[in-house]
Amino acid sequence: MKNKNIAIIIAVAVVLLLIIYLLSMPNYEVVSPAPTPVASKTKTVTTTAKKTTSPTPTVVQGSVNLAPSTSIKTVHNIQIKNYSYDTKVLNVRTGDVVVWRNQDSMLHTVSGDGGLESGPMGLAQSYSFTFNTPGTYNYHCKYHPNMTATIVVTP
Ligand SMILES: [Cu+2]
Repeated sequence: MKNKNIAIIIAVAVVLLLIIYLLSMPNYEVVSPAPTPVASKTKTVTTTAKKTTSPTPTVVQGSVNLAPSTSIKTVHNIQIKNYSYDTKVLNVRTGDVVVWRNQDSMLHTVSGDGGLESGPMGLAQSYSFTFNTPGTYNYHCKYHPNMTATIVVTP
């Protein structure tokens, strides 16, 4: 009987400690680390400001700013259609991203300079590449060598 009572008392004590611990958690957030929430609030405000500034926060076909503050990186889209890249010469800036999308039911590739290699792309498949080094990148389709185009990357 005594052991049982002691066990019950210990169990109640543990539960009480748990309750005290759980109750103390929100108090900690409100009272103790006052400077930290202020800092994170400032960050949240900055993020909101960025979102307000950029016209399209989600990735839509066209141009999207990936890092507005440091350098503007743009996403360029090239459609592959009727055995042809729809942009023969595309000028981009260093750090820009180019996305190719195959709209033919025929397999195509983007293969060429600077490690450009998409592998076989079926209908509606896409391939993206970030151009981090200035230069001229010629590329072609492995299956249709007369399909050629160029990306020119300026600093
Ligand atoms: Cu092809």
